Amino acid sequence: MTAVNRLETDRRFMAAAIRLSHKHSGRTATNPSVGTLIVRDDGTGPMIVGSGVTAIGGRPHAEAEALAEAGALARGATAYVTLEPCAHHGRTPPCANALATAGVVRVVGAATDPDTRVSGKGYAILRQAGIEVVEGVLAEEAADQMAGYLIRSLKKRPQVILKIALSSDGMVGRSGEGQVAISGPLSRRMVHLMRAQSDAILVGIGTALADDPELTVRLDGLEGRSPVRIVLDRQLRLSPTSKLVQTASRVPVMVAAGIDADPARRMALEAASVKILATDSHEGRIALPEFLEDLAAMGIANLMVEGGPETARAFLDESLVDRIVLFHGVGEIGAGGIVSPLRNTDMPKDFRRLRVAGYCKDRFEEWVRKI
Ligand code: AOF
Ligand code: ZN
Repeated sequence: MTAVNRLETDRRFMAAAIRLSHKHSGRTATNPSVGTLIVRDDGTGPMIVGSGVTAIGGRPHAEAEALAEAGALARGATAYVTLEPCAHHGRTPPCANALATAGVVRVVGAATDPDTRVSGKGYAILRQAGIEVVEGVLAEEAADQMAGYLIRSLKKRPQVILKIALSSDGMVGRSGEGQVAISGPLSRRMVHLMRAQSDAILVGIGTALADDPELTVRLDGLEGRSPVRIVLDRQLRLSPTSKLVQTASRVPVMVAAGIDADPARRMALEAASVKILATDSHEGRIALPEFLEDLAAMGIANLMVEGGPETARAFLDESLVDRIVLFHGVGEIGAGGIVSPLRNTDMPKDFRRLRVAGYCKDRFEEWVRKI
């Protein structure tokens, strides 16, 4: 096989490993959802003999799953791993050692692991065992899939995903009217799917009061996948009769409140199963960097910010947004419209457009910045 053909083959199998890794996105706790393929070539072309993805909850790791499936066929094979194999002893021996013991002769890796127990060490173990290692194949694509894990490891805060639904005239709603339909049913389902893959959904108190949203996942079969819902509410204005509070015993609600918030309001919300997070303020607002650090410490790696415009602005102004998803609806809002905090024509300049899609009549755009 020529070097060019080999690189093409490696990219093809790594792309497949990345697709596989999506299977458990959002379901592996603080672990990334990694994909592994074991591929062997007995002269008739490469063939997948084992595949694995990090198990729900984060263990076993992807390599262990794939090696178990491959069994003796792993001997002499190539392993494609979307993240550098681990080098630390957890509940099982390191994956790097497991690959060597199984007789894998070549490992192709994508993203490098920032975890200090692993970084560089996983690849070193493999090389010491005489295994050929190729690093960084489709590294950016793999990093994009596990962005929450990487950002939490590197920046000690969750990945912040900002979602905005805009009308054709660039509005996000109409003043005083609560929830206004902007995007179509397919877009809404996509939002619910994104919620299901997130660890938390956040809104500001303005949106909580104006829209009385539920912020749950309402897709057939995925009802149990609603993540924790968070409201930024310095003065505890959230009503005990709101849908959020009324459903708090079923799907958790956390409220970020100022340290000086009214104790009676606090007690009323706590009595309804709402968890109050006492949070520092800065210039009359919740101090977002510190708050995000607290969320990361709680294990939250992916945070979806769903509104409203002021909250979006606050995150954008502090450069705390990593990914922006825009749902452009076809209807017009016109007079009394609330202007979107952001349009695709005035994106922060460090963002690039990753993906465009059509969801029925709506146009979807996904923008990211470098981790
Ligand atoms: C792998 N394969 O599938 C995953 C890895 O808590 P533990 O012991 O599971 O370790 C967590 C670390 O394991 C995590 O920070 C990352 O470095 C690595 N994740 N490694 O070899 C996998 N999910
Ligand atoms: Zn491992």
